[in-house]
Amino acid sequence: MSSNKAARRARFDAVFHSIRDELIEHWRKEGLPNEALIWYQKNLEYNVPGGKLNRGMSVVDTTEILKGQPLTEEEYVQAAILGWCVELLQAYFLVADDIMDASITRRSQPCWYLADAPAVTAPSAAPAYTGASITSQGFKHPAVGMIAINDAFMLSSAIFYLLKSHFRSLPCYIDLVELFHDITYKTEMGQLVDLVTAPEGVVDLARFSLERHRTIVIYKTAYYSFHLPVALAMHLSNIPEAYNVQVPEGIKNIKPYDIALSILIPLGEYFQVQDDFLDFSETPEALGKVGTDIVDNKCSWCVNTVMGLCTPEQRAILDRNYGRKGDLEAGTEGADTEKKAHGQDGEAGGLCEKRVKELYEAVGLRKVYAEYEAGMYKRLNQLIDTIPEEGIIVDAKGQKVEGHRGLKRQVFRSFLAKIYGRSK
Ligand code: GPP
Ligand code: MG
Ligand code: MG
Ligand code: MG
Repeated sequence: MSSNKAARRARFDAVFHSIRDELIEHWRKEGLPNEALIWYQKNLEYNVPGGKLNRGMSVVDTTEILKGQPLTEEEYVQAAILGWCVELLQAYFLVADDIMDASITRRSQPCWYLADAPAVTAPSAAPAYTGASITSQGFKHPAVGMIAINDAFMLSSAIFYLLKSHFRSLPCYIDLVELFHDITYKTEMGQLVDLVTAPEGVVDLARFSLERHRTIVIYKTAYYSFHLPVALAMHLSNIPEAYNVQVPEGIKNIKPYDIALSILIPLGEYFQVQDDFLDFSETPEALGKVGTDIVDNKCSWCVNTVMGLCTPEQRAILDRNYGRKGDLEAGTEGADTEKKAHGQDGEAGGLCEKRVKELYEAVGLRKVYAEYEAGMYKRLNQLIDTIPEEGIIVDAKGQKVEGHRGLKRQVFRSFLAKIYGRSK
């Protein structure tokens, strides 16, 4: 990490520490028991700050780009708090998603529901834990277990607490609140489509298509990862819903939020295709998580693309091996379900996954992905180039309007630069 990047991150991290303390302090003042405060603090520390922070820091970067000069300390802190609200939303989604996907690791540590339960009392006084006991994953006991569901809710509720405590007096307050509500709802719908497209125990690749994949990724990823940070920064910067710009052809009325959306959705789609490809291509060490898409029967870009490229024989291999769990779980699903889920000659667990990965290699998926990535980079740059250039906001008579901020191409260029060619 360059020293500049490290300094930006350290400044952003400092704001996390202050909001964590604010959240805990609120409950301490309400007289809540220490065990709950310790637990909530661990939940925040374990799940919120450990990622790449691209989404959160984008709120700051975008606010700065829109202003065109360094932010004041107050402006910085406001943008950074909104950034951490995006990270809280992401933490809420990931804690829940890992339970639903039966994932094991996240950000190079056990998923929260599998993590050691926080020590909420002194060891000598600790009562016997009666909650979850995770025996099959090799982690220490006791684990957080299904308290993680409530922990996820609390990560989400913290967003609205912080919005109220820091933004209630601003004109954009209701826009910020509505954005978080609308985008959460969209993401939950995306998660639902993701899950019902690949119901547990029913492997049916005929349900999949690149069209279905597109719907899933736009809703489950693009809105919250790309549209949300930029729209938050735009509202915080008081960008109006519509304004006029001077273009060579004359005066054009533009709707900046619609334009932003029209670029950020394909950008988010590209980002999730990368996530799907890396799930297959990268090692757990490089990625910080174990890819589960193949065993989880996910409607991933990889399987959809390979389905379009493979021969009937290869398709049969895919049908037999895709979506097979690591353990046969005999006796838990019943013989019929098990037979249906695991096929006649499908090989259980790691071998099935290995077969699928070999097939991906055989059809040249890596090359197809490289072509997709290059094509997408070109298409996104072309889209960005269509934004009327910044800074020339005019009234209906073409007179320059001072003190108004408009959209800038650099917002999108900076996003694209952050993700293009990523390997984690
Ligand atoms: C992650 O997709 C999905 C989300 C972050 C949305 C979750 C939404 C909820 C309402 C819980 P993924 O499963 O492909 O991600 P990963 O590979 O990181 O597990
Ligand atoms: Mg998922
Ligand atoms: Mg997942
Ligand atoms: Mg994934």
